[in-house]
Amino acid sequence: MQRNLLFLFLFTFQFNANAQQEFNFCGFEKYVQQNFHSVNEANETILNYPQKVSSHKHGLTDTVKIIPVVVHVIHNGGIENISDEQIESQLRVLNEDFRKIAETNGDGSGVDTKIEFCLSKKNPEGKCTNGIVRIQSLLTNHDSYERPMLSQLSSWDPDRYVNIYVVKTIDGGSVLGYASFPGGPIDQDGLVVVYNAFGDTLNVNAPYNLGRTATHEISHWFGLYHTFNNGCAADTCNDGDYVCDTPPVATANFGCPSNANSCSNDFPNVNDQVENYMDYTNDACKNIFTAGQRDRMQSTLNAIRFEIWQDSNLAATGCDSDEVVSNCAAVADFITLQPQVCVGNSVLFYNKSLNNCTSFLWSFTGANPSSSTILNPTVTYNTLGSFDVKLIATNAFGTDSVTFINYITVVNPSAGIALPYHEGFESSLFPPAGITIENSDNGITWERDTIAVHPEGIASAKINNLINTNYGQTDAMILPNLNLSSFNGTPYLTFKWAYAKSDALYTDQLLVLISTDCGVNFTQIFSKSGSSLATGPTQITPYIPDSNTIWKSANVSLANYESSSNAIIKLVNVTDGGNNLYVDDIGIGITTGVNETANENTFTIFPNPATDFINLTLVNKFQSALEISLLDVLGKNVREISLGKANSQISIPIADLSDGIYFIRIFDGEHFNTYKFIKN
Ligand SMILES: [Ca+2]
Ligand SMILES: [Ca+2]
Ligand SMILES: [Ca+2]
Ligand SMILES: [Ca+2]
Ligand SMILES: [Zn+2]
Repeated sequence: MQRNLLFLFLFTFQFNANAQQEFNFCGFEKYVQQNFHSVNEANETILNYPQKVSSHKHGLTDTVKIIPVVVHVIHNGGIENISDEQIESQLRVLNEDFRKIAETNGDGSGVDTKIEFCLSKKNPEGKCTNGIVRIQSLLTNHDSYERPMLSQLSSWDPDRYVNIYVVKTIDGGSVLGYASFPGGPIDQDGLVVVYNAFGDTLNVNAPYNLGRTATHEISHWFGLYHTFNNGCAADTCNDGDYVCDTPPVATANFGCPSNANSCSNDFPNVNDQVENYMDYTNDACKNIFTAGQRDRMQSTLNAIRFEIWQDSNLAATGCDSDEVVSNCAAVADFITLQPQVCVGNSVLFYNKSLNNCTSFLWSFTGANPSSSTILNPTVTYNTLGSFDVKLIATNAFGTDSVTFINYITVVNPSAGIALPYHEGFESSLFPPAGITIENSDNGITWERDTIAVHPEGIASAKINNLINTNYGQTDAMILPNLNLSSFNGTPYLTFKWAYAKSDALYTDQLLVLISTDCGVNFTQIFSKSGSSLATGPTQITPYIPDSNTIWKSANVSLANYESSSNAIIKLVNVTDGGNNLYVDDIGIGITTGVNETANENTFTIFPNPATDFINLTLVNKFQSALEISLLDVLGKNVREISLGKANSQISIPIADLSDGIYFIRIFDGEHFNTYKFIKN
């Protein structure tokens, strides 16, 4: 369920800081950045596989390896819902290029890689299929960070099939395709290509209209880098693209330049191989895999992607024969991304029945409506419990039915904890009681810090972005479910943070999100990154705040959510490998509103920490009656002081209070100002 929450949150929000709008052909570089460690490990494995030096001696590349493929068309009912013929044309182009078929564009001066592709004829359950899954979803226009959601919608075992996704746009239209590398995260395995660069029948996207985007992308899946990887690397075998017989290239070539020679450190100094499938040149320009690239891909198939081409898998996927499969009967299948909901909420079901079904009949136990005949129905659950969902799908060749037992769980969470809520990370326990950490990569995440100078107490929560190379990863601190309606008035979320950039280009981000529907939908209520997040100077060393005044304060109105008895609030770090981010002194409903700017410097409290008396200097520019309250950390009133309109200074005796954190809240008839002090 945690994973679903994260996916849904990613689905709802755009990380504009990372949006890249210039045309980039291939999004593989971003994948490498975000999967730095797994890419390097796989590269080592491939380089160390003995075939690299002895493939011919051992005859390892003599037999053709057949690779089963499944194509998932993620569309929204428009032109991007491409025809079966267009998909089949892409399979033909892949085979022309990888097998160097005579008299096709693939018949350049390169080699036959002895790799062949088969649009699978059996699904993972062994049922007859045309190898094409169609799903109507808004993810047809997706950003590459949402990639795991494509797998969540539809994915066949990546050890047995290459998952190819066809979509309408990637990253706002700036990318034609992207792919995973061997050994990477399973939920990103495969390749994604935009519909108008897929196959060679659509012919609307010249010069990328001949199907070579998929040839290029699937080569990354086999472990090839770009020919321009690492630029003009001096060692042509152990650097650059790690392929000895491809000449070094400084940066990507576009178009089809005739005499490009961007690196002169190669010996002999030859031109860039702009015809190589692993450059960015036009489709019509590309027609070469080198022997070194063939050996490298074969090494990947022998060392890492071993299962997919075995005879047993070819039999299981129907790729063991050339027999043309047609007339497959309907195979009913569906999924939802919201398997658990709050009572009263709606669930969207995605139909992913196979083999061009023409009619559907859904049955929803416990939901309204209880049946539907549309492709992707949305139904509402008003009753607690677990409920079955059934789908009957029909095509010209048969009818199929599938029932998922207890698929949807409808919960009625008891009311969250009453306000006020406060967390200062002072307990040595981390995460503190009630807080959940969401750390989907099991890597660097929120931790307790006692080294910095904190605005409250001796500790805070910190996340170390400086050493985090898993760019784009989110780490959330989820506060306990809160009953915002328990508060008299509008509650505010307040917290303090400290951060420094490590470089102008790094854009770590702090987001605050709130859900009032059991985590199905989250709304962003706070977002800062880059300079607006920074509180200290840019530095390449770990940022450690050395003063409590360097921290900034956030005051976020929860007015739109104040009637919720069950709000989920989470603070999310989106890492970009920048620097340490600290959060401390989180409060909700400690005050009904803070107007920092209007009243700044109007009130001062001292000393802090205090032992016997806490003093307030009141420059009461509004000349209004002031109400002053002294609250403990739980928001309980422990002193009530009323005062006249004059400017004055008062002392409040506190010797009898136990040691700890307290708040002084001043109400001037319009605004609440809250100050914190420590009694010791
Ligand atoms: Ca090379
Ligand atoms: Ca050269
Ligand atoms: Ca603290
Ligand atoms: Ca993490
Ligand atoms: Zn690429």
